[in-house]
Parts: sequence; C-alpha cells; structure tokens
Amino acid sequence: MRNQALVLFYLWISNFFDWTFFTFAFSSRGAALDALHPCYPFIQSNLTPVAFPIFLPSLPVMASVTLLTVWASPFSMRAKLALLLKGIEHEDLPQDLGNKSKLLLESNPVHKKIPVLIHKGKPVSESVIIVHYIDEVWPETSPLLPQDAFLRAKHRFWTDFIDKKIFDSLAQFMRSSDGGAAVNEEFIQNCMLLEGALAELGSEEDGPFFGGASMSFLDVMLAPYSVLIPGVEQVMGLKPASPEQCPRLHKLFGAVAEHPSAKAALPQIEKLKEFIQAHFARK
Ligand SMILES: N[C@@H](CCC(=O)N[C@@H](CS)C(=O)NCC(=O)O)C(=O)O
Repeated sequence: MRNQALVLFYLWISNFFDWTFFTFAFSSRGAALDALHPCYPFIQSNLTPVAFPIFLPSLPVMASVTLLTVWASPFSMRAKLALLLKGIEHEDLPQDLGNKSKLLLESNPVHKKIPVLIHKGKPVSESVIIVHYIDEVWPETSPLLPQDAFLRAKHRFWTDFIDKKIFDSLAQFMRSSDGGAAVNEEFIQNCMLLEGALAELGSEEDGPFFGGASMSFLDVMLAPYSVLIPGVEQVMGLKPASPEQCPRLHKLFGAVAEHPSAKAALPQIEKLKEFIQAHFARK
C-alpha cells in the first residue's frame, strides 16, 4: 500500500515536471531555463522521469540523436552530412560490422546494416530514408528537398539512379577480376547522365550544387562520391569521367571538398585509400 502510494506520487510529480518542461521549452525564455529543469537529463536521454529518483545512478545517458556509423561507409557519410548541415547535436556510435552490436541488431533487425539514426529512442534505417527524416523533423535550417513536388520527385528519381547505377557500377568495378574496363565505361556513361541532371536541375549561375549555392538533398546523396571516386581511381585504377565529359560534376565535387560540413562528414582521401587498399585492392 505504502509502495503503491509512492509510485503514484512519482507518477504525479514526473507528469508535473514534464508539463512544466514543455511549457518552458516552447516559450521564448524556456530554452535558457531547460537546463535548470530537474528532469533535463532524462528528457535529453529519453528516459522517463518516473525513474529519476530510483535509477539515476545506474542508467547510461544516451544522446537524443545517435548515429550508428562506419566512417568509410558512403551511406553513413550521407546521414552525418545531413546532421551537420542542419547543425543537429548528435553522438556517433561507430560500429564493428564484423561483430555487430546488440544495439545495431535491435535497431535494424531487417537489414542489420549501418547507418541507423536513433532519435528519441526510435531507430530509422537506410541512408535515403534517414536524410528524408532529418529534413522533415528539422525543416527550418538548411532545407534539403525543394518545395515543389515535381522537383522533389526529380531529387528522388536521381537519388535512386545514384544508388542503382552509380554505386552499382562502382561496386562492380571494385569486384571485377578482369580489370573492369567494360564496367568502367558503364560508370562513365552513368556519370554523364547525372551531369545532364545537374545541368537541368541546378542553375550554374546560382552555384555549383544541385541546390545552387547551398547543398540540397541530391548533393548530400552525391557528396560521398567526391572522396570515393578518387579513392577507387588512385588505388584500383578506375578511370573517372573527365572534366570535359562532366564539367559540372567536377565543379560540384570541388565545392563539396571546400564545404565545412562536408569536410567534417567525409574522411580524408588518404585515409579512405588505405581502407580501400586493405579491403578491396586486387592482389
Ligand atoms: N541501402 C543502405 C545500404 C547500407 C549498407 O550497405 N551498409 C553497409 C556498410 S556500407 C553495411 O552495413 N553492411 C553490413 C552487412 O551487409 O552486413 C543505405 O542506404 O543505408
């Protein structure tokens, strides 16, 4: 009876704290006061405040946005870049794909792949879906998808093309045992198709990206290739499309290399080359 009364008291008090937190959070002075709130660590970590007095010493504090990553994965790079472009505070949890963590297996039980974005305890998988999610949940800063529905469809179409054609021809080249000349040619043709999309969708006057002066959804999808292509070229002899064949793509990759968020989200080419050498180079 006494225990039941205690539990009820905790429930009541935590609801009260929750209510006051949200009242503050959405007021103009609220943001500054949030950190003073006794339940702030729980709200940040998505642990219910009911547990506050009981479990505080034993609970791990997890950030409200966590990214399960592998630094060399182009798919992880996309998610990381979207978070950085939008200035979203987050924590990276690097994963060992040779020994998958319980957290990864539970967060992405279908594919068991990185990246996984965990937001307020809820996991979102697949890089394209993650970047969509980030853009929808944090729409104010650096909007990625265009307002216009037709242009959004175009971004989705070319994203699908990047994953099905550009990535696949690059992966086939890396796996080929005959030097990969035929698939290399296919890769160049695919890059030229993408060049056409860039000329159609991105105004050169506005800037180098699909989004003009700032990165858009398609730029985030494509950015990892600015390190991946030179990496595979320098380690495995891929022949990339020339600046004459793809002038806009070359400018876009140059601009990605200079972009502060991309610099932080993408690995150094030298480091990536070591990874490619160790994992893919033909013996
Ligand atoms: N379509 C997925 C691909 C993700 C993916 O292939 N991740 C790889 C690393 S680059 C992975 O986790 N592989 C682990 C496995 O296949 O077991 C996405 O866009 O996120």
